[in-house]
Amino acid sequence: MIYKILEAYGMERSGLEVTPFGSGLINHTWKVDTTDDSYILQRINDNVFKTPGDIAHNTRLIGNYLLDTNPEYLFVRSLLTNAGTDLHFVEGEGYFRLVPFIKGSHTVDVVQTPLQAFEAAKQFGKFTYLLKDFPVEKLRVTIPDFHNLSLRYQQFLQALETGNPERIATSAREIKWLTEQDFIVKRFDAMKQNPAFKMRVTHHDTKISNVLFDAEDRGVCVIDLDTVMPGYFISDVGDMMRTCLSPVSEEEQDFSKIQIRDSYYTAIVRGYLEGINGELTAEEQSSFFDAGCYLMYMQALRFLADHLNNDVYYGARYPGHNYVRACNQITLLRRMLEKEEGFRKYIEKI
Ligand code: GN1
Ligand code: MG
Repeated sequence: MIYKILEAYGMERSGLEVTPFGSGLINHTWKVDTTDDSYILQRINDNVFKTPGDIAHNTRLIGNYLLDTNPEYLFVRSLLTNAGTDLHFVEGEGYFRLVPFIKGSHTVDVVQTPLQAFEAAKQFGKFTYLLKDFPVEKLRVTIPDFHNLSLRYQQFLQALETGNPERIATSAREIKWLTEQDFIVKRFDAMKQNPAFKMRVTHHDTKISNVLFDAEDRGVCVIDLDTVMPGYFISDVGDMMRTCLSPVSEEEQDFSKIQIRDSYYTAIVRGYLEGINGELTAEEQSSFFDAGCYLMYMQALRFLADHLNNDVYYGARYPGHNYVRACNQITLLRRMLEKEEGFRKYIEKI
């Protein structure tokens, strides 16, 4: 099947090496090696992205805009099929896209140093900065309400009504704690009402593995642009905090290893501020800490709701997988809330 797809791009089967690649939960990814070059092939999950053509539309618009305004910026475009399309559709299999693998670049799965976090944050900030004058309303929304915390909370409440009763019963403690933290939703709603929070072109999936680094570990550009949409900066900063502050990931089952590291917090704040180059309003700047809380809380709600809904969205590699992920994210958020005073002070200071 894969070789058939690659044929659509004019690639011959002989000499190709195809291996599964990366750790994304939603799309399937392969690395394709030829004798001269390497590529990344992805199948877009059209259960999640209902209109894959919108992703292509967005990346085309942004790619063209950046080519005009910042031609030196490395923007990883989809390659065209022999038929001239930037997506390849296979009946029964769905939508595929092929992008070049950037030579000399590498990705990082788990952040190793504050400098990497700084560099990644700077790249996400820079991406939004470079697109500050791009007409954000021209972008299509690839997943409606993707980072709408109020809606995620409603979906969580819905899962308490219609989810698996056994799982609801055994998750009682976590459900109680999460419902007690609904002040975070109220804070988020207030932010949405506040015109100081600008709609910007944001990435919405800012884990460290979505940044390309060069050999010196300097950030090169951001990748995985499926969820690039109009949004708030808190999405990008918040998901960086969610995935970089702790030395262990959302998959860790030993929750005693979950910590919030101050040096990574300051690295993310400084890196993002450098990348976005003065574009944030004062009120946006004062909500870095909230950004982390929003995204940690949202992911805890999403994992637990999915567990209650029998893992229909994320799937599960072992029984209770999404329950464990939810508990992991709850621990992360608890640790984060303990840091509130110090982290807010740090922002005031700079
Ligand atoms: C999904 O597929 P991946 O790993 O890039 C999810 C993110 C979650 C993340 C949690 C479209 O991202 O929102 O934060 O899993 N993407 C979608 O690991 O739902
Ligand atoms: Mg992704």
